[in-house]
Amino acid sequence: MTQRTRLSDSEIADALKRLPGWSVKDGMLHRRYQFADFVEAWGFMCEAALVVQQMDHHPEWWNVYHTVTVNLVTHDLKGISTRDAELAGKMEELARRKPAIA
Ligand code: H2B
Repeated sequence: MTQRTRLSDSEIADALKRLPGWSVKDGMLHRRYQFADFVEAWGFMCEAALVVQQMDHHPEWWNVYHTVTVNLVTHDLKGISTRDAELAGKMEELARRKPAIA
């Protein structure tokens, strides 16, 4: 697990090159996933929740039917950190394994 270090704007821009579909919104890493249906969306959140707890790093996320919206920020550092980029990467790995529609 990476040491929690707050990222500079250029480091965030660099991290986003490796995180397709992610962007910065309201000072947080932001991603909107659309899965095949609710079950796939919920499955993604269940799998991600295990990674989240193992990392002790918790997203701000919500689900509406097949859509999961995720915001990542490090509350303790009041900004985007290495841990947010790491969790985003792990979420991408999980999402890639699921039948997506967008
Ligand atoms: N999650 C996020 N997103 N940011 C944090 O600063 C944070 C967290 N801190 N999960 C962790 C828990 C901290 O409160 C515990 C004590 O390690």
